[in-house]
Amino acid sequence: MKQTRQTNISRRNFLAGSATVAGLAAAGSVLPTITAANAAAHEKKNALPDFAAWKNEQAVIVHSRSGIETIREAIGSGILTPIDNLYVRNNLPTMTDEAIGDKDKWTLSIEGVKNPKTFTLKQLKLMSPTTMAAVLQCSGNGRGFFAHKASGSQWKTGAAGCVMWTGVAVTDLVKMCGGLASGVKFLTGTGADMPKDQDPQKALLERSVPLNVYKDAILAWEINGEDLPNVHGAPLRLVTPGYYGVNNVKHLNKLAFTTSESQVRFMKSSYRVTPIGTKGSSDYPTCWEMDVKSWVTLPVADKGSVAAGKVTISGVAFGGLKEVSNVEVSVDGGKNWKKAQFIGPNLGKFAWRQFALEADLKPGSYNVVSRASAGGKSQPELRIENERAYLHNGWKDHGVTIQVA
Ligand SMILES: Nc1nc2c(c(=O)[nH]1)N[C@H]1C(S)=C(S)[C@@H](COP(=O)(O)O)O[C@H]1N2
Ligand SMILES: [Mo]
Repeated sequence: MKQTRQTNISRRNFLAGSATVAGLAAAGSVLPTITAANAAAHEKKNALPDFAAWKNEQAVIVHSRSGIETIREAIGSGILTPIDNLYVRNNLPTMTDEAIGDKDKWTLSIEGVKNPKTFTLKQLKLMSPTTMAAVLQCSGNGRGFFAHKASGSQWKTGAAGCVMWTGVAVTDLVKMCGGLASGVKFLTGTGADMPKDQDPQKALLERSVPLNVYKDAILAWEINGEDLPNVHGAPLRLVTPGYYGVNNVKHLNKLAFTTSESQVRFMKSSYRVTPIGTKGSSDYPTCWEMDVKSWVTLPVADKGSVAAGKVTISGVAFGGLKEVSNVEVSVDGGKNWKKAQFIGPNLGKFAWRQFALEADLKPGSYNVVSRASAGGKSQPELRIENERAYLHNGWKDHGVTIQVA
């Protein structure tokens, strides 16, 4: 039997009990740069919540039970983010094993098609599977850089990861259901995580995205080659590649092609990009397509000084719905830029690319920033101010200041 994330707690305890560099290196999946001392330098006042107890506590910052962030350098030195390090964002409590029940018997209903059907997970798993790498990023990633103290987790760079999803293509399901019903304009996913006796308008996690998203969307039961852990949406999750995290509905039990957007709070008033001081409503844009973005992951600012000479600056860049075409790096806060090299594999336009630049640095202080382009658009210098601090892709705030000695 494959090890589940529940039984992984023992592995976490092993790590905690041997928090030496040698011990961590022996564990294999832990980045050598993350030592206990390094992790202690981060604000880590909160313990991991029970449902995420198996996460690598040295790789994350626990903002709250509903927000766990990956520290900058733990996002993966390989292209994929290890799920032990992957961020967590819960609007609603993670479903328990008990609430999920027998995973094979989990049902997904499909509506807004010629022949609406209900599939069990067991039936979905008998269909031809598909695997896709995609960036998962919370709409509020970068909120911690805004000055107006927006409510929500104060994420810096780590409410994002690049992971490999495996499941079934939504287009295959639509075919099995006789095609789309006429007049549909949106793809609407519903989660099963609403606590009992609540008002669906307030507590149902339902999101609508433009119809065309269905062509790339998959329903996933595996992440990085393992069964989806409960906290990441077991046993089935909608993946809307190129679209912000919230549209990737966890614990999915209904997929509907609809003529209008869902009217629940999470669609209608939350996740709206509004001027500071203004409440969300359907008059404002929602968090849908991700914009081009990048940030430096190494070297990091709070790990002491870097030795003068050749210094490798590396990071990640992605283009939302467009393949990232170019990344430039500046070591003087954006006065002069140099083209970085892409390194590592290209896992398709929905994944991120890793980039690196070797800089020759004399002793001193350097503000290191990166700026990516995709589909003819480059990252702007500054954030666009908004009440809930969404969609930050400005390059300036995402930089690091390093000391070279
Ligand atoms: N059913 C359900 N789906 C959900 C959420 C949720 O609370 N319930 N949170 C959303 C948000 S805001 C984000 S950013 C991502 C986070 O996914 P992760 O916790 O697997 O990293 O899931 C999205 N899908
Ligand atoms: Mo999110």
